[in-house]
Amino acid sequence: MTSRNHLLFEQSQQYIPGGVNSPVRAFKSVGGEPVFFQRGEGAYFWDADGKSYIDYVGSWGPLILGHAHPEVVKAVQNAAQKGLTFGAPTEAELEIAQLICQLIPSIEQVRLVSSGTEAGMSVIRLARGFTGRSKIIKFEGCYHGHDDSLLVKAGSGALTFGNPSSAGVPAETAGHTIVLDYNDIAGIEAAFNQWGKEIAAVIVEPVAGNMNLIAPQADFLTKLRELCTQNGSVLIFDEVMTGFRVGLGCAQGLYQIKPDLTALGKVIGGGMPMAAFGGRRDIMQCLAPLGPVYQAGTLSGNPVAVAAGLATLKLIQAPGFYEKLSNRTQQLIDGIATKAKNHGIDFCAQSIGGMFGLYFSKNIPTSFAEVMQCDKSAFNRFFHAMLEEGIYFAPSAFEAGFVSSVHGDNELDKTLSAAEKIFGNW
Ligand code: KE4
Repeated sequence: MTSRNHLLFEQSQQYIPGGVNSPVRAFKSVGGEPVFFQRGEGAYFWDADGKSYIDYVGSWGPLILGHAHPEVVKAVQNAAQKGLTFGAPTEAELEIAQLICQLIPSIEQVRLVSSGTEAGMSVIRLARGFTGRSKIIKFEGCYHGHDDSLLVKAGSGALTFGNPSSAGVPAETAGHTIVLDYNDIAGIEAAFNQWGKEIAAVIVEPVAGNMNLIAPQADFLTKLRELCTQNGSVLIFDEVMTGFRVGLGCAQGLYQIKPDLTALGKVIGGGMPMAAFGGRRDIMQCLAPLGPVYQAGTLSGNPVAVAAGLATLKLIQAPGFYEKLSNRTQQLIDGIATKAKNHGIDFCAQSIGGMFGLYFSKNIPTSFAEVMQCDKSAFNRFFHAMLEEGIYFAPSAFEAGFVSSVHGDNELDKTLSAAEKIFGNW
């Protein structure tokens, strides 16, 4: 019998490009057809054919409390019954703004938007407006949403300006973006030596999660902070993924680095479309309606999304929340790595808070180039074998994975049993 997943994919491709509303969902990197999901609860979700999976993607990070957490769903229901949107300020927006500023000391003022891309594009425009400069620095393998200025890959030479990484991005736009290597301190120093006072901003994922998980090496973030301060450039931490994922203080709290601006998303929306950006008051005051940098959104601060975010941000403040989440995540990756090692498979893994990276490689990669050396086909084989066992990892060797507070011993045991079976038949 033809699976409903297959039928839905066939039909969806008629009406939606690639059958998906975001490319990474299409399974292009791992092969095969995407799974269509119909329901989620806790650490599990069920596909269109009723098969259950343990979810280690969590919608790419937002679901730190798992699917359909009762208190989050209740908050959404209560808010929705009072109206879905007003296009005018609400008390809930004040409440979540106060909470974000309280939890992240570098954020003196914050503005809510509807996606991480909006947050990323807004902080770039704001940094350019504040400094009056055009050049920005980003890092190969880091993703900050699909704004034209950020869909840029490294230029031909190490210190040339970027080239578009997507059709439709004018070369003139990409040309303002310098793309460097993550963790390459010499490269950053050279770029600032050449363009220091022309650089509006450096935008970085303080823990990279879009080229699999790459941790910042010693002094990488410190050097960025130092050079931005010296040159009057704005240091932007893109914490859309790491925000409230790696700790209650986010990555900036974990590494004790104070950025000038921060982009947030995913967890702060609790699974609903909400993101934010914020930081130094003197920079944020450049935003309309106060200042000359325009930024707007019909559904910015949407009360239903804010309700989900507030419920989530309250629950993650529970004592021991991150210690438990980090321990569970570490147990997961240590268990999988041990199973692989026992069968002589080149595999390693690392975790930071509630996010992790799995690598079919002898060593943990520390750069984009090293990630590209990992065995992608081995990952794809692992991905599909786990999928068969009812365990859903990110459908790409170049994505981080996520654990929620409701992944318990049962889920760990099931996952490690599946790993033993898969590696035993490798
Ligand atoms: P969104 O526009 O997708 O809400 O956020 C963009 C974004 C910005 N910054 C970081 C660090 C991000 O990780 C993201 C989005 N992450 C991807 C997954 N790697 C979202 C999944 C997708 O594109 O469908």
